[in-house]
Amino acid sequence: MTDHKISITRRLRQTPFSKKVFEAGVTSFTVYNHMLLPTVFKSVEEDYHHLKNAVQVWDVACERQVEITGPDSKKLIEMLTPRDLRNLSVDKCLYAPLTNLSGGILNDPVIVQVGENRYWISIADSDVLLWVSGIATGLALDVKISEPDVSILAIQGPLSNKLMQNVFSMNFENMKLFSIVKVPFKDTSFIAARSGFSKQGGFEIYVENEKYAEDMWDAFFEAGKSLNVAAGCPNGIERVEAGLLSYGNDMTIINNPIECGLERFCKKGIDWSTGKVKPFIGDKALNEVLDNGVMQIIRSIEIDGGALPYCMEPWPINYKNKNVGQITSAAFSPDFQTNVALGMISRECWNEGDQVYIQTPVGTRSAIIHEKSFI
Ligand code: THG
Repeated sequence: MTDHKISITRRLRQTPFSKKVFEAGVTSFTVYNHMLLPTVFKSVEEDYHHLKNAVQVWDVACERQVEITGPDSKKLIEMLTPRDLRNLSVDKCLYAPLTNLSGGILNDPVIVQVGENRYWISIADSDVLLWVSGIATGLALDVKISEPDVSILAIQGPLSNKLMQNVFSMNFENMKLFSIVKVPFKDTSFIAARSGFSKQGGFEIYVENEKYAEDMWDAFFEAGKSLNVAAGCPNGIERVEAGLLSYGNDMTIINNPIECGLERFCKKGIDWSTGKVKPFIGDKALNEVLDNGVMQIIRSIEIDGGALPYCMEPWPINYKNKNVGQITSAAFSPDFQTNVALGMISRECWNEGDQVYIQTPVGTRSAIIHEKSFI
């Protein structure tokens, strides 16, 4: 069932780095924003150990940018997210969920301010360009919305500082999480942020203009030989250990940010009616959720026993013979020697140490709820 091939056509877009990714020996892909996203090079386990010990170069061009420019761009951006954007500036980016009128999550992008009236929404896997264009059209806002020729190359792993320094001859040691610098490359420069979809430390370079993509890839491999650099990708084990959520897997449009544990990225305790903080789409619904509290939340979960298969469909979670939630991602962790997982779990058993049962495809397993991520 998982061994079939997938046909690559124009609709399933390659990235400006794809040629390099094939040459580097990629063995599996997934589809993300209608584009190829590598998922395995050597094996998920080998990739995992390498990510935690060295440094990897990731083709995450599928994290497409939705560019908003024009006089009303700030106004539009502020309507899209519960996140307080008063701190957003040209030297910072922010993780900011997007919500609909009922407070459901439409996407959980990183928002980058590129200039005075220019923003990039670095999206997870859903068609944000359509949503944003619809709002702008309906409100006749003075903005331009497009998908620019920008492709992210991520540098992730404990040796990422060194590798970045080798390539750009700059010191990155003191750069804060989600801060931005310009890095020079050939006859141009790019935005580089300290960010990325791993907890091993790293950077993301927003490579503008695909003509630079392959040279940029090569520059990292040239400069990284002594650092044991390798091609990699978001790792299915490490990201579950880290509690990094995958939109479409761990949360969907039916979930609000509070129950996804993203409350810290939502403005709260603020009276919207004072006008001090701009209203956003879904504010009334989310205020209600905050007032009433949530009935379920996403937790890290440790599942007993040997390695489980991939979680291709949610696995039911039971407590006292009643269904109380579902597992949405799971992987066997070599470092923790147990199955690590993420799942939505109802309040009656969402506390640290609560014991539940998971109906996996290979039988029922005992599991323990954790309030913090594994790493
Ligand atoms: N980088 C960029 N764009 C992206 C992703 C990325 N777009 C798609 C997808 N990934 C968006 N989702 C996330 C999810 C989590 C984080 C970033 C993007 C993340 N979270 C940290 C955490 O939860 O610990 C830190 C959040 C914070 O403290 O602000 O990094 O990876 N460009």
